[in-house]
Amino acid sequence: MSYVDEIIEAVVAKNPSEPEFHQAVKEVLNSLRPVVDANEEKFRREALLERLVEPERQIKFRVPWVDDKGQVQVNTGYRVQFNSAIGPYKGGLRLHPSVNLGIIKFLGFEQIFKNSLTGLPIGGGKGGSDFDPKGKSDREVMAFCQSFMTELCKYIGENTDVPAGDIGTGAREIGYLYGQYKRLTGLYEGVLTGKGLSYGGSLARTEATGYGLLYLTQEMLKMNGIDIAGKTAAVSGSGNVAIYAIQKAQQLGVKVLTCSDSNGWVYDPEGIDVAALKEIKEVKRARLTEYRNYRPNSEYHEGRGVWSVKVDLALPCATQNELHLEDAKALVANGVTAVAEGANMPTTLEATEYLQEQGILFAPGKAANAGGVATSALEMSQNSERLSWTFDEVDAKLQGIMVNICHNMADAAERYGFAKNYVAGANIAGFEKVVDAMLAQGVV
Ligand code: NDP
Ligand code: 2IT
Repeated sequence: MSYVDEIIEAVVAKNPSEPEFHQAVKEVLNSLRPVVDANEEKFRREALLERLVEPERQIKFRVPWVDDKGQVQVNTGYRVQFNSAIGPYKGGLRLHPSVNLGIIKFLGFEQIFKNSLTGLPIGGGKGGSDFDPKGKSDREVMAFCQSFMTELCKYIGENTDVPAGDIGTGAREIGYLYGQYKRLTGLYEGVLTGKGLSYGGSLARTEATGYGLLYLTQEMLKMNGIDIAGKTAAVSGSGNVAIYAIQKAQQLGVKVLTCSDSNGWVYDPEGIDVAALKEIKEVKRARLTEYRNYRPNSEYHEGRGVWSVKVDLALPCATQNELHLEDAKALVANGVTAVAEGANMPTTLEATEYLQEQGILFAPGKAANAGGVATSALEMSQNSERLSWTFDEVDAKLQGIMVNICHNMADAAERYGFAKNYVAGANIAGFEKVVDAMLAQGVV
């Protein structure tokens, strides 16, 4: 059996009931076959793949807090410190009822290669909790965040592990987490990113993931002789990534026809109204059913459906495994040109393979959504030098990083004979730097 197949089998056997982690490992390792085959003897002796799929550390802890009725609630907290070969662990905190160890491990594993692709010195980690911020009062969210940080603060620091936002963790949560870290440790340091601008945050971090997604998509289209201006797009989600993806798409001349939340989706034939979306989601924290109050010509549909709309570009920006094989078939039947992942692993393996077979340009999340963590690393740089850069400076750096990632993934694919297979290209390009650092640092 090949080394890659042995490791995939071992991961499944050793980590039962973690299907998302299996999926992420399979996708990455399958596309690394040519690199692994070329170095098999050395990698086996070094147990390189065994080390790569085993987190350096996994922390799981109790998070008790008191709700507004005086009732004690208990959630589970996680931080998986996956790989620190190229820098301190870096990755978001997800707050969603679906969170379990397997979800955090899949996200942490992806983060290793994504962070490497940014070209910046950040290792891979991820954390979160099965706490659901939806419907909670600000005081309840604060109580949870303070309890969560009371345990987490023992394991993080500006030079060891720097968490950030993800699903359910936005500016409000980062603020409460930061305040508690400072109170417990007495340290005013860049231990979290996505901070508010008044206490060490970076301009353009809020916009970065969505903007970066569009910068990479624009470049990928350009490399293939296609102009992004004048295209139509379907976006899923209506959170941080989706909102700023829609905004940047519109600035680039793309008409975005859809967005969604976990209850339903909106079709707006005139193009999504970003100001309305921001008010509904960022200010009111309400549901998308409200969108029709702002845009009477739009449609609201319960359930799933954004991928049934005829568009040139599909940009999944909600969550994992939200674009299935039948969705991919519908997109292709409707003449889609490109799919670029704003979320982490939103496309199932079968759907990804189908899209690639059909010649659709496909940008994987670890490349396409890397603008968020890249700008987090820029926030870390600003915190270290105790300076703040302007919006335009950060945005220009972000654009440069996304264009570089795009070319690096295309070049790596080409080098190994997979021209235009950007999934393979992104995995290989991300892997090469991490492996080099792991081998140089010996058996650790
Ligand atoms: P938010 O919490 O701001 O928004 C998440 C959006 O996705 C909401 O519209 C939410 O709907 C929807 N959603 C979440 N879970 C589900 C689900 N199980 N089924 C259907 N819809 C769902 O998160 P972000 O925008 O920050 O994150 C979106 C994706 O992007 C995630 O995969 C995240 O890991 C990834 N990402 C985020 C980065 C960042 O900087 N924030 C960076 C890189 C990747 P509802 O409100 O109804 O739950
Ligand atoms: O998935 C991701 O890259 C993020 N949620 C952002 C992580 C970060 O450290 O900014």
